[in-house]
Amino acid sequence: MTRRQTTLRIFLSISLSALSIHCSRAIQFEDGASNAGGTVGGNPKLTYYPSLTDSPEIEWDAPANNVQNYEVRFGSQPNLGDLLEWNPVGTGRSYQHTGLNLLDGGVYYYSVRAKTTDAQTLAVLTNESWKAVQCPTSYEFVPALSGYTDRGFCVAKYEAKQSGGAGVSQVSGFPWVNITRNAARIACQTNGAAFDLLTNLEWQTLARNIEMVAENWDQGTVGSVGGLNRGHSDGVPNQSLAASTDDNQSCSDTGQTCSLAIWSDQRRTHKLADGSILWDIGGNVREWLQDDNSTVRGKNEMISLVTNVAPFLLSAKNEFGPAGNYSSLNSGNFGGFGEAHINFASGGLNRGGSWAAGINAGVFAASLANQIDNSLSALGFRCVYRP
Ligand SMILES: [Ca+2]
Ligand SMILES: [Ca+2]
Repeated sequence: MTRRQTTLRIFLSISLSALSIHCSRAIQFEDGASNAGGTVGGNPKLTYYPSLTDSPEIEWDAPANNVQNYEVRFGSQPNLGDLLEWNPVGTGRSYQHTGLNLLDGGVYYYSVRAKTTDAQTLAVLTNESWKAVQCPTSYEFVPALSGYTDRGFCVAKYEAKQSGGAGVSQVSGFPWVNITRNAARIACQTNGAAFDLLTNLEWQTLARNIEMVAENWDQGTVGSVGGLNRGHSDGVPNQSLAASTDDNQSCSDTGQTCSLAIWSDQRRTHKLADGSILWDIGGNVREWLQDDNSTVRGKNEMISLVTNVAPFLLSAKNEFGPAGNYSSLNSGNFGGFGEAHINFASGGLNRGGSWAAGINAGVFAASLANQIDNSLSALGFRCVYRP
């Protein structure tokens, strides 16, 4: 659980800029007012947290003075302490409780109050909540990204493999290809309620998460010149690959040598900010997304050179590009992002590039060149589970 603690935080800040980025709320204690009501700023929004034993790490602002300690309460209803009654947590301004026994999909509430040295109890924040989520086996949690997704979701760790009529996330077997967009969607839905084909907004959410993780870059720093690893994309061997049960065999079957710690542009694994691992987001097979497209989005060019950003979700940069400006990565690996093959309006959208796409493959690679009823040997898909 440790890796979750460091990354999945609810930022409770009075900063307006933080408010717009994280959609967070402010907890403000009213200085000097005994048992005064708390102040909640912003629009309360349900946060998803991927644990049935741990609360999210919550943070709060300090009252103006004289804090003796803070207390935190957890409950299954607002203003209830049935999970944890008022519990002193010291003078720090963040807290995460472990050892809870939460229901998958359960919504839980927390409150914070301060006790001052003059024995007053200051204002309480109430009705802040989160939803406890457990991702299916071989799915990984991706937190929401403002502007793209307002809830976290679970993405398949592997490209879909065929199991009867279902597209399953598993290590063994070759990716399910030669499948139309609509058939791919049905194959995901066959896994059960809440399973579906990924959308582009979800792809952008996970791709920009990958972008911000230093270990995915060649020099171990975001933006370093060799770029992100692209996955199996050099055409050798000239076919798609099964995955490995060992995430550390990150170049499995590619002919290259790498691991989670040793970078290669052909490395097939990418790390999310919370430390979880996804396979073949870049390369191996291209992946259908759920989206229809009837509009040319721009010229075909390397993703690192795409810079137009308006309007927000009708710009190639925001629809298909990374958050950062990497236009200086204009040669060689072009940042490892892949190509925006977007001077098309054929009807479908697929991403990531395939095993022989070379530098055109990558986490952000996008193609609008295929009709949704195309069935192609290098075009597969990946499923999502929406809690
Ligand atoms: Ca290779
Ligand atoms: Ca892929």
